[in-house]
Amino acid sequence: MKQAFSLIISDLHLSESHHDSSRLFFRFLEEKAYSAEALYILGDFFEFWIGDDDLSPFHKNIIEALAKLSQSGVKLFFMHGNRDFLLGKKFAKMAGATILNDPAVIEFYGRKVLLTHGDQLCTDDIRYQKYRKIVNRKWVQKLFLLLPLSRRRALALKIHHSNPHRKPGQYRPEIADVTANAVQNAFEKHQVNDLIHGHTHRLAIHDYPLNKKRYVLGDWHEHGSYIELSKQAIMLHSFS
Ligand SMILES: [Mn+2]
Repeated sequence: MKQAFSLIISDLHLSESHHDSSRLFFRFLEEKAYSAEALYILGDFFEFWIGDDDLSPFHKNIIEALAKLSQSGVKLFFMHGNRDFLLGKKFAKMAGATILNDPAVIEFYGRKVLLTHGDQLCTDDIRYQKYRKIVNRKWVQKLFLLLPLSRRRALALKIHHSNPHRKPGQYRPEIADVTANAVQNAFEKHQVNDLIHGHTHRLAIHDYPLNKKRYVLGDWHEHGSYIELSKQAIMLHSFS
């Protein structure tokens, strides 16, 4: 039975080569998600996504699990991360999900909350922000998607393997943290007291003046984390 709460997860980095996180995710669906009103996935759900036509048995399995969840009446929302920004309309349709812009202000039980993947808040990482600007150009994405699947896979693996801290569940020092300035700007621009993001994997709740809070989700490997929002509270939990 659906209860009056919503769930938020991020940075599962699901990949065929690391089954821990997908096993944990399937269990999370059964034990938690089916009783929620809505599930929000704030990006980097997949370790990488090279196009909605990449339908391996592994991907199909995950899409089917999401479709089953959404068909049961749980509203499903996706935000892009820096690893799965190519998740498209076809994926959304198959999974029964709605793709959200990043950032998005969502009202949960009378409380306005700012959701973002989090990479846009890491404004000190100039090199990454430059890369982000290029890969987010629609024409760059269109060109990439025109390549045959095998070429896309080879390119993605090349980028993937050039990253020395690529294993899920590891602290990733190469991911810069958010800057105080970017966080302050986000609170002011969107007029919210609560900000929820992933990306940095630095699981924590940070307090700011005027009762503002920033909730950071962790990545998934042997353990995961999730946020449960209800009328009463925003709670950050671990899942294992
Ligand atoms: Mn990320």
